[in-house]
Amino acid sequence: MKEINSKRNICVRGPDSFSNIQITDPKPYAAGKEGIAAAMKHSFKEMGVFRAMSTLLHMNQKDGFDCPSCAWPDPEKPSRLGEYCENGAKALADEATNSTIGAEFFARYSVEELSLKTDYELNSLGRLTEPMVLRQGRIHYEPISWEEAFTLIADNLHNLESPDEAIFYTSGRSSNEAAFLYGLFARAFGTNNLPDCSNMCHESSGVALSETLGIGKGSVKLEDLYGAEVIIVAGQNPGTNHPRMLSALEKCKENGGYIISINPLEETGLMNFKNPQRLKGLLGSGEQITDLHLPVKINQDIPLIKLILKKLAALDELEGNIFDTDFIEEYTIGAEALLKDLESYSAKELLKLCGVPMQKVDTAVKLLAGKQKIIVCWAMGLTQHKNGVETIREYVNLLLLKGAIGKPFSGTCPVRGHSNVQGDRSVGIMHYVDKSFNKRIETHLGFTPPSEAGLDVVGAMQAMHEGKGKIFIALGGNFLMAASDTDYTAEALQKCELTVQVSTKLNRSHLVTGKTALILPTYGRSEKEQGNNRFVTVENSMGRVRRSKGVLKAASDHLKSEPELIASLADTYFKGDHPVDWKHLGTDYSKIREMIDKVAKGFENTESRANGVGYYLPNNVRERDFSKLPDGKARITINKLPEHTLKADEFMLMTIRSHDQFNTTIYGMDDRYRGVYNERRIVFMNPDDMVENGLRKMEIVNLNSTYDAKTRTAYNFKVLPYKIPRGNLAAYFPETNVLVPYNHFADRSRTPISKSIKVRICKAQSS
Ligand SMILES: Nc1nc2c(c(=O)[nH]1)N[C@H]1C(S)=C(S)[C@@H](COP(=O)(O)OP(=O)(O)OC[C@H]3O[C@@H](n4cnc5c(=O)[nH]c(N)nc54)[C@H](O)[C@@H]3O)O[C@H]1N2
Ligand SMILES: Nc1nc2c(c(=O)[nH]1)N[C@H]1C(S)=C(S)[C@@H](COP(=O)(O)OP(=O)(O)OC[C@H]3O[C@@H](n4cnc5c(=O)[nH]c(N)nc54)[C@H](O)[C@@H]3O)O[C@H]1N2
Ligand code: SF4
Ligand SMILES: [Mo]
Repeated sequence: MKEINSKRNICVRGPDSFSNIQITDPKPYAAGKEGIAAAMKHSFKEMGVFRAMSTLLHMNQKDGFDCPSCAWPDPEKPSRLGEYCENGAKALADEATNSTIGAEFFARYSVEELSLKTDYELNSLGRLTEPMVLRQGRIHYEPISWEEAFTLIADNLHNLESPDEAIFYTSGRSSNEAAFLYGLFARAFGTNNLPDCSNMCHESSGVALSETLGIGKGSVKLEDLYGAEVIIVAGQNPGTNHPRMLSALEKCKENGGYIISINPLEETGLMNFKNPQRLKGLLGSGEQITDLHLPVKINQDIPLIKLILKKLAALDELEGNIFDTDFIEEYTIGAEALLKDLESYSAKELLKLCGVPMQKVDTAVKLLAGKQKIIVCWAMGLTQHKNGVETIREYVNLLLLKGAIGKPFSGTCPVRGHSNVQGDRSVGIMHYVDKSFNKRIETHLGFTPPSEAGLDVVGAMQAMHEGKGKIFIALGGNFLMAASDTDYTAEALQKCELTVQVSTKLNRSHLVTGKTALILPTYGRSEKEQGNNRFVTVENSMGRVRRSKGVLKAASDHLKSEPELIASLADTYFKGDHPVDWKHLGTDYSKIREMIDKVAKGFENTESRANGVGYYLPNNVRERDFSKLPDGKARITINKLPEHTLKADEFMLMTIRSHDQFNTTIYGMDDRYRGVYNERRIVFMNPDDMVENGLRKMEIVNLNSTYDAKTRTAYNFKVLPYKIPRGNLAAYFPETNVLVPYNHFADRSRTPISKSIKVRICKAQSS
């Protein structure tokens, strides 16, 4: 174990010892009976059989609650027999666990002792049940009343020299109502310091799509996937991270569509799917999902797409009708310049860079040439690179040249992560300034929000590290473990005067804290709140807003809902001296929805329209309306090739999710689809690279990244031979976040480069 922090003797990184690893071949199919068994195992263990089964039937149903896990949309007619997947069930079990921790627990264990536990162990302790405070110089959290907690925060906020010394972080599980109030409070307090998890997630998508198509969201609806002729799934592992997307891909195939996967790994969920909602899936051989897998090297999507475009352009020249010239003419600018630019690249060079066999590229070109209804789906494999924005723009080029935008069964599909991360942004969780949003606050709510841009995640880390950020408040999430450069982020948080976590479960951000720290426990999505209009609304990955109402009894009588506690904090801070009537907002959420309708773009009559299947927010791309863009046209762009200049002994590492985690929450120690059991400290490596580097299977290594004078090291990983392109490595996040330098991030979106980290491997002394 390394790097014990001196201030409170906190072990920042947690233990790096090994468990009893077991390895099998990767699973040939996703879901099936094993998926059901795994879901039930987790649910029954945490919640008990009856409670689990009855609650699951309310998940993703019209009168029930939205799955707290990913942002994949629900079908318009959810099956009454159950509309959830294995990982949705795990998320519910994790939230609705019967285990709880309160004052007695924290009296027994100091934060120093707790920091010696793994993230898996911390999460499994159970739900937080009452507000707790870690006072300056102490090592035990103690109970604190809600009133005292709000006063403590309000006093600290009043004592700041400038409102910009406070940082208001949001994770994407908050409801629209909570997120709107939180953003409103930050602005009323006087800052736009509203970093959020999307800064580390789909920010590159937002930037790329806004620049090219005029809206930072995707354009497809769920039903579009069913009728697409080709769906490209790039840089995404839906079998684990958006499991019900596999049903949509299955439907597309049944309707005659083709699936192309572009990924360094042959992810199981993309290969074969046994749909547990169908007899065929339970008893038969399942559905082969991917028709064509392109094993691109890490961060070499641009050369691959350029090569495909180059070949399509040549065909278009020869045969015509490959590109949609009418669409290009009427709706886009930049096509000519792009086609000219493509001529400057050698096909041979592009092929070498992307690492995909020529014959596979040709098959892709053949498939795409005759098709017009094309969808590109993507997630973190495209966004978390230095050139994340450019990479996404290159895929958009393909769609625009094919005219596959703004018509049925076609378009962009950035698959969002957290269940309401898209809604949070729509209602105002953003560090930048949207002038029209601010104007509407001024008109309808009677105060003027600050006009200077605030801090994003990277900016917040730096500000705290430099002593300029003094109060850190988090509406959910686990900033320490989610952000890059764990040791740096820990130092940053520890320099704060006060850190506040609004949370459901214990995580490392409760242990690596400012001088004073607060835990404010809150409701989970599945829990029922008492009172009028106490339901919330959320927006899924495809822009549909619907209501969500919990059904379970809350984990404790001492919880406050997120809207309630934000309203109380604001009321304590302003003491009634503010145009917004904060006091009553936390009791009746319909009042918050009225405000959202007035201030956030596209929201209208949410109170009634969010019922049932809900309603879609406006989306200009669906209307082929590019009038807000310069020249009133969609932009076809020229994007450079990535530059990595790897040294002979350097590898490119991507940090990925296992099947048993939700971001920094570790549900279990297995990664069933990749055949890894009971261990997370492993590095996936090409067998030929292992031979060349004299490494044996299960040999213990350290990973070093050297971007600047400092060498960052992730200790103790076991090497696992795996089907991954040469020169590439994969390992799990968050254990590898220590390797990502805080000051290396995507151009323009500033998303940390978590999927392309240059590392060296060295044998650990103990091996
Ligand atoms: N069960 C579960 N569900 C989740 C989450 C979770 O942790 N657990 N997290 C949620 C969140 S917040 C998010 S953002 C999403 C994340 O969903 P994903 O983006 O699917 O998650 P990752 O594990 O980061 O997987 C990235 C995929 O991209 C591939 N990849 C990496 N680099 C490249 C590249 O350069 N090019 C290409 N083409 N592919 C590449 C990897 O091999 C991997 O398959 O999932 C959400 N859903
Ligand atoms: N190296 C590397 N780093 C990454 C990534 C990567 O792929 N590689 N992915 C990035 C991505 S895509 C994301 S989105 C971020 C995630 O960053 P975060 O959103 O900050 O992290 P999570 O792990 O999702 O947060 C989990 C915690 O949220 C709290 N929580 C859960 N449910 C609720 C709720 O209903 N209300 C409240 N108030 N709290 C709740 C619990 O206390 C839990 O411990 O991580 C990023 N970091
Ligand atoms: S696909 Fe995502 S939202 Fe749907 S049930 Fe599974 S985890 Fe929940
Ligand atoms: Mo995410």
